[in-house]
Amino acid sequence: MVNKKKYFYNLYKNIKNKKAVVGVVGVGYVGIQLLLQFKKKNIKTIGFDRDKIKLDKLIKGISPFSYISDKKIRSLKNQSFYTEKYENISLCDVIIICLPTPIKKNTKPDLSAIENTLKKIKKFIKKGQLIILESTTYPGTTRDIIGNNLKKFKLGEDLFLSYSPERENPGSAVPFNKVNKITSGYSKNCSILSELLYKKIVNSVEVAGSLEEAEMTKLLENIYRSVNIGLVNELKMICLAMKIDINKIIKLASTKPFGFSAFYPGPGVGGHCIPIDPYYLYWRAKKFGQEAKFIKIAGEINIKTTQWTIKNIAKIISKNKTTKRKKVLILGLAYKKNIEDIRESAGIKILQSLSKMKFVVDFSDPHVDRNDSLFKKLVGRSKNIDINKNIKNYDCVVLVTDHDAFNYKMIIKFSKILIDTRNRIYRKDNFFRL
Ligand code: SAJ
Repeated sequence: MVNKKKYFYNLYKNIKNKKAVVGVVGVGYVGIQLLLQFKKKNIKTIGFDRDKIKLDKLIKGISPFSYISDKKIRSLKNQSFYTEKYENISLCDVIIICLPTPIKKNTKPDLSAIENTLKKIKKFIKKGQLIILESTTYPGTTRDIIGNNLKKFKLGEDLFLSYSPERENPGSAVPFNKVNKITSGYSKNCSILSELLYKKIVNSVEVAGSLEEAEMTKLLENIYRSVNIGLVNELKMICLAMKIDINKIIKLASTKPFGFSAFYPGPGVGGHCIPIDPYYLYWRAKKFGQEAKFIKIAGEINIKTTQWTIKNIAKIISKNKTTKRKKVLILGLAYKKNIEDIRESAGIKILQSLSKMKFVVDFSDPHVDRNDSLFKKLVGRSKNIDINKNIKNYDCVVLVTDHDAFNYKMIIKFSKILIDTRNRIYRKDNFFRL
């Protein structure tokens, strides 16, 4: 009996006395936060990532993340980072996988990052380790894609497996340790070990009854947002046709102290979670003979919202007969305010579509990484301009992402035509809210 439990007791002891080494695979916005939080508790960590440039910066104490200071990154100074030297996985007692889970062109789940990395680390996984997946994915992934690929182990006995959804929200004012963490386990002992680990870095841990419950919880959290944002975006289009201000309606509805949470219309939904997650559930539900119609339509409405926004911007500018070749300035390309992330961003889609029409389109965004090669490819010949000097040169200014850093007084004063897609500003003349 003792033999069967020796791995469990050994790992339990090491996690409890903070001797367990935590490996983080994928040092993105989720992984970096875990490294910082474990470091804060003097728990030894190892970071693995394929991005050598990013790791070199981290080792030099330079933050690759606009919302994390260099000073904070320097706290990781004697941190070990490896660019895919996966043999060092065997130095870890816990391995937390924080890899991207995008969708393919056909909107099917793309788990290639997890599958390919697992293939590389598999031979270095050893008895007595706890493996935790944090990536957002459909129910069944941890068991099927990870568990079923580690058959040489006795899961729950000599190898432990857990799923714990990431709740990292870059730029959020809520401190990491105050965000409850959901965790789970392939077996009871897996749950116990995972809960013990996360209790080192967050105040409260909720243990789900299964891996699938924990995976589904994350999808509910994010699809709830997708559906509610889709609702207000659809209502926005209806209200505009009825000459009703949707933002006033939301404000009035928000006076109800129960049964209503406010969401706000925008130019469409961006990011790595909200536009993507519904497709993970839609795809998985089909495997169980279920058609998630409502979820699918909400995602479609959010996509339609960006197309509707583009059409209306073009219409407003074309109506204005001042000059032939209209010059348009897009304010904010990140997918939401005060961060640099441009994934699935409405701003990029609007810039690209207007550029394909007869407009000259430039942008201003203080957060995006202008040297990022993907970013340069996405914006093409559009220039990132200093609005304080150049705003008057544009026939139309469109506020797409309402970063706090913008000088809104100046924007209101000097924009010829001003379009606001975020209900952030107002003026009487030559002003349109979409
Ligand atoms: N958006 C709207 N109207 C809204 C809220 C958001 O148009 O009322 C747009 C945003 O502009 C953005 C997109 O939707 O383009 C997604 O916004 P988001 O606030 O949901 O931000 P995300 O994608 O960063 O979502 C994350 C999620 N966190 C994690 O997955 C760990 C989500 O669960 C959080 O609730 C959300 O942050 C948050 O609270 O901001």
